[in-house]
Amino acid sequence: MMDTKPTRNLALELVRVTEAASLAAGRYVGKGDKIAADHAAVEAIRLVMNTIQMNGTIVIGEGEKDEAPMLYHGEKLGTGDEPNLDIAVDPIDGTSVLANGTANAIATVALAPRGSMFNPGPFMYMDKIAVGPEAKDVIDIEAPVAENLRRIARAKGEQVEDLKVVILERDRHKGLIDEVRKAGARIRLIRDGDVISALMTAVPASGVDVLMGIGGTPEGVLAACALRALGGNIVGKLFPRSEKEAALGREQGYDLQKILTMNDLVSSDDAFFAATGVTSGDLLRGVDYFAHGARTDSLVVRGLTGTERRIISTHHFDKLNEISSIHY
Ligand code: VTB
Repeated sequence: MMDTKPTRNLALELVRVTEAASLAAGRYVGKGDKIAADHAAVEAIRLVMNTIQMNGTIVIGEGEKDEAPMLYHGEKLGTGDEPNLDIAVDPIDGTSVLANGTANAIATVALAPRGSMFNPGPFMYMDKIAVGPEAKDVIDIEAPVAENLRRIARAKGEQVEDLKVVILERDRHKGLIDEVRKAGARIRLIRDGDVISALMTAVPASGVDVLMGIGGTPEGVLAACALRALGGNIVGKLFPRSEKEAALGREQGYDLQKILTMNDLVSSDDAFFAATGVTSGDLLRGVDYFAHGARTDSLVVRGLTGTERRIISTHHFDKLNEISSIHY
């Protein structure tokens, strides 16, 4: 037994960041303007993240500096003091669902020691499989879909028919959907939001067993930070959009054949993850406004200890608006 003192849990500070993003973006729910919603979340994240005592560098953000004025790859956030950290941020995962006011839009951020997060480079997409703790040792991104489902079912003591697979509803997934149906598993098609769906595979009451298909690489890194802490697993492979992107990636030293394990996506247990609901979904409630305030619902996880916390906060705008530069 080690006799070290408990250390700071940055997830408890991160949750203020995702709460602020949700409160700001929540005003845009159903308004059809995903850019304005994202922008509001970005500004709130930057403002609150800069109050955290850390020397953070964005590895997963809104893009390169020239295309993203804020939260760009390489941007420094925090007070500049130690610890030195990598930051992954998806101000809103599910901007389209937010704009339509449908389920499962979240604000999410993760932190991990400097150098431990996978840099997606030019690769916007990766093929992925995510599962919860019981099936963590059996998934193989190179095995046929039916084989993966059989192994997952066996690991969970279930039949393939009992499994529910989450897949992004995209034309590129027609073949995958056919294969899952043929294997006999059930499917939930989602419009957006594979971070929360990956996370749900590790939450027994969510009813979701597996996430499969081609989604965002940045989302894959965020999901890996959460799943590593929750004891689940995610594996994948980069999926270039074109031969040009593949060539560019190869030039930059990426191996397109390489299987990306969870450890490749985030190589440290000492990661922190926070997510706050913007629109209500299966796991998190969306922002609920009332006279002079709002309530938010968040999940925060610390990799080192595996502690998950559910944080329901009541925010008082009459007080906040006196001290904050964000008008809630
Ligand atoms: C997914 C989904 C995200 O991007 O990663 C997806 O989880 C990537 O695929 O919420 P598409 O380009 O086909 O959308 C999002 O939809 C965010 O844009």
